[in-house]
Amino acid sequence: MDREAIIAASKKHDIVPGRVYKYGTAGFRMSADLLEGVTFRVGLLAALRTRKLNGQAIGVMITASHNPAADNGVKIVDPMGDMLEQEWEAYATNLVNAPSHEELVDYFIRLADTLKIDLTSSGKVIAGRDTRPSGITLVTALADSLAATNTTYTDYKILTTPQLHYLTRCINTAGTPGAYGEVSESGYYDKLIAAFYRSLRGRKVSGSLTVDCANGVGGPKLNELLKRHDPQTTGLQVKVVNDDVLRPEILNLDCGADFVKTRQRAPPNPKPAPGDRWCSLDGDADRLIYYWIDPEKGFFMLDGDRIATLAASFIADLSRSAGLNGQLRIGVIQTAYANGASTKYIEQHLQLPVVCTPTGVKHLHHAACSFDIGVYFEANGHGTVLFSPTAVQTFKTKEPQSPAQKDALDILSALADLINQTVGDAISDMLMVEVILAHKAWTMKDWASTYQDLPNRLVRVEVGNKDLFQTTDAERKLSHPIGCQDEIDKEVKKYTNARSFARASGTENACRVYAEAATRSEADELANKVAVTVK
Ligand code: NG1
Ligand code: ZN
Repeated sequence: MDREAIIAASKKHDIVPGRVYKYGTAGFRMSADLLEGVTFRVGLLAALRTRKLNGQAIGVMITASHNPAADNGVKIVDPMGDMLEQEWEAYATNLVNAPSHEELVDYFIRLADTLKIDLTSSGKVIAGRDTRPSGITLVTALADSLAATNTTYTDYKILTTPQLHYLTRCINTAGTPGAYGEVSESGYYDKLIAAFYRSLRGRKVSGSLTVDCANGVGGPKLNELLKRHDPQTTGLQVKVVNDDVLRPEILNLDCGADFVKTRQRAPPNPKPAPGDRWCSLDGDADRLIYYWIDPEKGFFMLDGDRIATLAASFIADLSRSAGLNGQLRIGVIQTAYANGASTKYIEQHLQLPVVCTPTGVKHLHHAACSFDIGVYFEANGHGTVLFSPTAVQTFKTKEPQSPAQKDALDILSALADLINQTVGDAISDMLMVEVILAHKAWTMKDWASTYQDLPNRLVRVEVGNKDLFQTTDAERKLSHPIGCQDEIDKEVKKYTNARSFARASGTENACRVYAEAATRSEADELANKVAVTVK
């Protein structure tokens, strides 16, 4: 590898000095103006990562998801479509913070040496970006970094985040028994639509679904998918709204999954009518939130917890119907932000185990892998269902003892194709929800009445130094500052059915306080009291 070539390329894409950059839960994410040099350097890390993994393709996704339009971000996808291995996050941080071009290359070569990476071997990187215009500059920086390191590079241009994860896995499994799908964007649509038809097994979806696409990449991509879908066959009528990607400034503006979840209301425009079934995607189409306007009670949200409970109950029923009772371990993975009522419903009503992990899907994904079927969702709507190779094999090879067993096995098998196995995928999850509602013949009211959420409040607290807040027990308790947790416990004890915790955000410079209690006013009061404790 040519040291001078890397230095010359790096000079074209310098980082903005005087800042400390950190590879966090969402990779590097910040104002797009600061990201050109960061993206160049992420390219260097991807060049090392692909070579460390014997030339398998590595993905680079450029997106800032639900953040404002002026932001952007860059993150690395590992060969099977999962998030970058944790140990490498620190290498990414070190590379990006190198104080000069020379020190950057020194660190790059030293890292290759330490990790026993042969820099003369070949490497492959693929990239995708959301609809943010700033993505174009960032992709150029990435391309230059891969050219300077002689790394084969394919730019897939505009994609949803889950599509990039899908493509990465497809490339690395092509021609093997675990081949994940055709290596193309249309391969993704074809796989989903075929699996959607198979999952329904002749049942019909009832009523129409309006999809708010946050004016992001999910809009055009969902429209592509729908070109391959016949509403007559499935019964699903989709209305796509907020799919304007020609005005970048309206991305995530008063719409999208994050807006709906955090504001606990429907997008103001267009306005859902009573009885309508709606869902919202976020800016890169990896989060999904459902909602409807109950004609009597108004807006009702079905968030990630509801999607997880719906999926877990359906899949557990199917496994029983398939005669797989006790053969496959099914579990649900949540974070501390999951509503306590959902956890209780899963453990007591569905009789399934629940695992709580720290925030960030990489933790949930990892925990889900220890089950044969692992359902994981963050309350904000990011999640998926993972099927182990054993589970998939069982669906395919088990001899059905009755037509009902065959039906259940075929549906399970189809679901394993429908549900994105690499990462949470709003479009795939949406089709899954539609399949389940069709099979259960459930309306939104039926789904909404499975359990009653505990009133809850999430507060953002500006603190001097968020790093002082350290947690244990999957972020449910503060270990530092000393004494802080005792104060929180004291407050919680004063309320019925209450729970509260505080933690430093991994994506923002602030602490978050979550509280839930038996009534709205108690939840609000508790959240405010804990916020004062933390401040
Ligand atoms: P932080 O900022 O660490 O709370 C937020 C979300 C996470 C996750 C990440 C990555 C909440 C409370 N937190 O993390 O669930 O989605 O962003 O995007 O929603
Ligand atoms: Zn997202």
